[in-house]
Amino acid sequence: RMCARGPGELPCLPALPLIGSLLSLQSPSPPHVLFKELQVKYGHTYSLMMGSHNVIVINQHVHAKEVLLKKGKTFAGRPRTVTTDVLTRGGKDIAFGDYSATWKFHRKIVHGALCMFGEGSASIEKIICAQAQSLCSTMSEAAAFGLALDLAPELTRAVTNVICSLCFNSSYCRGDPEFEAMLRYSQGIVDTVAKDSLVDIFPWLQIFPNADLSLLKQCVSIRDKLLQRKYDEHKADYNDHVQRDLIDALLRAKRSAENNNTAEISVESVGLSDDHLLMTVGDIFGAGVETTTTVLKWAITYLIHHPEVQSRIQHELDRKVGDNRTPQLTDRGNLPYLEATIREVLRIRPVAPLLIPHVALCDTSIGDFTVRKGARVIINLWSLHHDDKEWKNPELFDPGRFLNSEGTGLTIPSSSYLPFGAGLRVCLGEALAKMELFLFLSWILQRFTLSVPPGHSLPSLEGKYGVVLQPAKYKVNATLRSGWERHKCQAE
Ligand code: HEM
Ligand code: PLO
Repeated sequence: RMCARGPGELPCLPALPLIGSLLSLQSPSPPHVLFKELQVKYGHTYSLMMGSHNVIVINQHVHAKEVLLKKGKTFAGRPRTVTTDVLTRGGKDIAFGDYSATWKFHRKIVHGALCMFGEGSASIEKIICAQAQSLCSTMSEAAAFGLALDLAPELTRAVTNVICSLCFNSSYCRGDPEFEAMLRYSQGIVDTVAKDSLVDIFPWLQIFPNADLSLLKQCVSIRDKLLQRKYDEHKADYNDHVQRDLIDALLRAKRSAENNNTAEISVESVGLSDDHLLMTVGDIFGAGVETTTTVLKWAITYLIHHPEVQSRIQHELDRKVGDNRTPQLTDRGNLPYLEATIREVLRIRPVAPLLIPHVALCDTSIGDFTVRKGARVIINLWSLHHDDKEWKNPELFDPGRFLNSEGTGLTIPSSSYLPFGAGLRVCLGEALAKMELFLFLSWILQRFTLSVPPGHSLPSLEGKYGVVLQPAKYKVNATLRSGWERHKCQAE
């Protein structure tokens, strides 16, 4: 049953039954699937109440693009929630921080710092390839002993070290206790933050003992100590003339704002407090690790399910790269089937199936519907990427849909595809993530064939819903491809 509504009013779910179904832990579907299913009854754009908040859910690309692009600035706000406030000291970061001069400024600094790594001896490409090398040698060792390997921690360490180089100019060895601690706290945060948990719907639940919230607080405090230590070390040997990493870039911006005290851009007004700097680094570090690792895990999961896709990529690698050298970024244009596979993984299992909620900064509209200032807008990327009016057999994993009819070039067959979002809040790490995905996967598939160990069943394709949609844990057999035995020493 729908609420009675006037012209221009969104179809609205009766509040209580929905809260009931969201709250009940027996609800069989995660939120992105439930929101997709509710379209059948309420249409592709509808509204509902979460506690006292008006929430609009969008399941179709025309309205999604209106929100993100055409009215991007109007919808550039972020809601404040109990859990994200714990993580970001009240929204002093980029991803969960509201639209403001501070937010804009921090995006600009990070963007500049990421571009700075484009060239030179410490280029992103060199950093990623060094990690790919080390990942492949760990895999070779396991292969030599015929051991099945849980690739997740190895992939995480490789990806973490890339972002560590960019943020802190440092990296971790295998088994480093600080790295192990980081794995634990980060999983704790992913499991508890920003997932429409009970406290975010009913903030008064904070006053009751709440297991999720206390786990989150504990994990955040461990993370903050780690960030603070890196920050203090950088402050101690900061030099205006060398910019080693993101922290140096932020410290430099802070210095120049401090020296410019008379100008209207004071440290406070522009948000270059220690808290703001720390939270920005925390965002880039957290986003840099959890997103890319998750996509690599999904890619490997699907490659194991589809050996025919794996061997087609390997065939492409053999023809275009060969076995005398390792893959590099300039090969990207020559490996369309690998690129298509990456695109398909990002479609079928979007990292952030509901993006991060947006907020209307003033009274506005979506299509013919009126929208009040303060309304929260959830873009259901899951619906966009599984819309059967836009995609043939959306549940089928088929990289070929991103190739032209000759199979030689890339296309995007539907405009219902936004893995990195769009507009003012578009992902800041898109370019970095694409470089990492391409290099890690090409290095792995050049030498190894991935499969489930004998006697094991295929890994589950069902994700675990959280702030990112993660695949389950499983073990992989990585076997050295024939012809690669002689390169073994090279890999080690
Ligand atoms: C935001 C996807 C990797 C940094 C986002 C959003 C999506 C996304 C969907 C939300 C857009 C919105 O709310 O409208 C992805 C995917 C990745 C990836 C699929 C990997 C394949 C990264 C990396 C970094 C990063 C490596 C860091 C270097 C950020 C930041 C935001 C963001 C800072 C917040 C932007 C803002 O609110 O202004 N990303 N991301 N992401 N991403 Fe990524
Ligand atoms: C991941 C766990 C970290 O410990 C903290 C963190 C910071 C930034 C978050 C990230 C987590 C999850 C993925 C997010 C990212 C900001 C942008 C990115 C939400 C919670 C996406 C995909 O939107």
